[in-house]
Formats: sequence, structure tokens, C-alpha cells
Amino acid sequence: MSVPLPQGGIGIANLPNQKHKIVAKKGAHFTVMVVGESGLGKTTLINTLFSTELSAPKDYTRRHVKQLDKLTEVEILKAELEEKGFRVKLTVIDTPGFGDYVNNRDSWAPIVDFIDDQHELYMRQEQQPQRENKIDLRVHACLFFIRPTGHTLKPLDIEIMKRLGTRVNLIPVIAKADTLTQGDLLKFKTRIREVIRVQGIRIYQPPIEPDDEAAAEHARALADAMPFSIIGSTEDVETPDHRVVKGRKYLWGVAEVENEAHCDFRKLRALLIRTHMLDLISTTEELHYENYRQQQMETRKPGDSKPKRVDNPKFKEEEEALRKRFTEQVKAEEARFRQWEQHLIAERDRLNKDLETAHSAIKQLEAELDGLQAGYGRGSQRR
Ligand SMILES: Nc1nc2c(ncn2[C@@H]2O[C@H](COP(=O)(O)OP(=O)(O)OP(=O)(O)O)[C@@H](O)[C@H]2O)c(=O)[nH]1
Ligand SMILES: [Mg+2]
Repeated sequence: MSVPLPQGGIGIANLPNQKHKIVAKKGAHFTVMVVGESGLGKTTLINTLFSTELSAPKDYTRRHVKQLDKLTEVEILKAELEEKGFRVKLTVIDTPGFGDYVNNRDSWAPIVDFIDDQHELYMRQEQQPQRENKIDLRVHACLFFIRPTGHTLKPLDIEIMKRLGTRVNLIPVIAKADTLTQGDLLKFKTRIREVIRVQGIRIYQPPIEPDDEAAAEHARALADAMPFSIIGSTEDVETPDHRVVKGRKYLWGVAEVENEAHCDFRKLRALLIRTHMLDLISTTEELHYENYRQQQMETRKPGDSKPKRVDNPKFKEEEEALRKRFTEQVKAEEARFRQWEQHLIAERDRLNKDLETAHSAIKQLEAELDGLQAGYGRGSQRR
């Protein structure tokens, strides 16, 4: 079920360096994961990717994977892409959304564990004598969905993004971009970028090629657009000017998936499956997997078979403390917010009262005026 890639392809034809040429020879495994709160359109985006580019739904396989002792049930979709004889085995991992509250912490922790587990699994296979045909589900790109509040990142987002960013190529996306106006979307983006910077969250940076001006330009444009705004839809709808496009139809018009004036879907797709697939793969190998391996080497005693997060009580303690501190922070923030809300309500009530007083004063004046006019009318009649 190979699907030729139209327009531009994966860009294998002019690979920048020798290493990429080696990857190209072997063919690549590329794994993308979507993560985020429930109902933000993760599954829809995957289906949109497949329906706009990759293949008809019948061409890919879906597999439910229930992880033992884990709360996460991930869905794994596979498809194969081909360009000029270069094959990519694409795997997309759809995770169920976690809740939007601290108490739901346990429902997203398995997602972080899942990423570690894949590194662990790969590392163990590397240590085996027979190293052919390794199972490799190491995640090369993790799309993190942000709720389109128009406000800012939530403490929970920050916490999760921090953890993901040190493990995987993290690509933040703003979900359901059609629910914000372009102006609000831009402000939202700027604010999120600021929070990412201030909080030291690591996100994927498209590398700037020093000796390829066009590629550098493209990379800069991608970096500037982050976090990518997304509209997901597999529906064909007709625009007011009679084009049929993938989009979402509203009374005011159509939000178009592939229109760059509406959202960054095209940029995200280009980054993933055209221009930066190989970079995502090699940074995963060289940076994230290598980090994991090193960390495990340092902390694991010889003969230990399990990764440290299961074994090491000190690590658990630290994590527990961190979680507690985080929960406290969120609670404090919420208390502050509630106080502020109370204050607003009181202020509103006060203003309403003022308004009422003003209203009755006006009413009274009107009544007096009526009285005067009536009196004047009678007076003039008498004359
Ligand atoms: N307005 C708008 N709605 C969207 C968009 N993408 C998805 N939706 C809608 O949002 C709802 C949830 O979409 P899903 O794709 O199931 O969300 P999910 O993130 O996979 O949800 P979970 O699997 O529960 O975590 C559906 O009704 C979608 O039609 C979008 O870009 N804009
Ligand atoms: Mg889903």
C-alpha cells in the first residue's frame, strides 16, 4: 500500500549529508504521536493528514494497544509512503485525551512513560546478540495540542510540555484554530511562545542550514509560525466562491484546512512529511534516545533490568514532591483566580446597583417632567 507523495515529496532527492543518505538507503521508520486534553481534535487531525495526503482510510491499519498495568490505550496507525524509490514506514500513535485537571495527572503520566518505554525497549534490543528486525516505536515527533482559550498556557500544559520536551521532539499546536479570530490567534501564539521561553520548555527547532538559503528561509518561516494553528476536518465543503475544500462550514463561511490564511496545517504537514522528517529522526536518535541511554547507564547498576523510574525510590520521592508542589501552585493560582472573580462579581453588583439608582433617579425626573408638562399643558389650555 505505497502511496506516492505529490508536490515536493519528502525531499530525499537532495539530502544534505552522508548520514541522511544512509538513512535514505535503508528506508525510514517515522513515528508521530499526538497528545493533549480530551476533545481537542487529535484523532481528527490524524484523519485529516491521511485524507489530505497520505491515503484513503482503507490503506492503513489500525491497531488498539492496551498496555498492561497502564491506563493508556493507544491506537497505532500505519501507512507506507514512497518517493523515488525511498520508502517511509509511517506510524501514527493516537492517544486518548487526558482531563483538564490536576487530579487527572495519572491519566497523562502513562503517555510520558510510553515514550520512555519505547526507548527502553529499543535499548534492550540493541543489547541482544541478534539485532536484526528491531521493534522500534521510538517517537520522532510529538504533537502537543493546546486548547484555543485565547488566554495562555495552563499550568498543567506547562508541566506536561516540560516533561515531553526533554524526551522527544515536541511540536506544540493550537487546536481548533477556527474558533479564534485571526487577531486573537496571533496574540495567543505570541503569549504561548513567551511562556515557552520563560518556562524553558524545549520544543523542536527546525535547524537553519547555513549554506542553503532557501531551506534556511523555510526553516525560519516554520519556527516563526510555531505553535502551529490547526484546523482539522475530513469533510469536503463548498466555499462561497465555489471551491470544494477540506474544511468546516459556518454561517460566516468556510474554515479551510489547507488555506495558509486560515491555519498552519500545511506548514505542519510539510515539516512532518516533507522537509524535516529526517531531521526529526536523527535528532531522536542522537539527542533524545542518546540522553535516555546515558541516563540509564549512569543510574542503573550492572545486572539491573528495569529502568530507574521503577526501581529508584529516591526518584519516586522527588517526583512525588514535585507533583505536590505543582498541585499546590495550581491550587494557589486557582484561589487567586477565584478571589479575582469574586471581586469582579462584587464590582459588577455594585455597578448594577449604581445603574439601578441612576435609573430610578431618571424615572423620577421623567415623572416630574411629565407632571410639569401636564401642568403646563393644562395651563396653556386655560389661556
Ligand atoms: N471547530 C473545530 N472542531 C474540531 C476541530 N477538530 C476536531 N473538531 C471537533 O472536536 C471534536 C473532538 O474531536 P476528536 O478528534 O475526537 O478529539 P480528540 O482530541 O481525539 O479527543 P479524545 O480522543 O477524546 O482525546 C469533534 O466533534 C470534532 O469534529 C477543529 O479544527 N475545529
Ligand atoms: Mg481521539
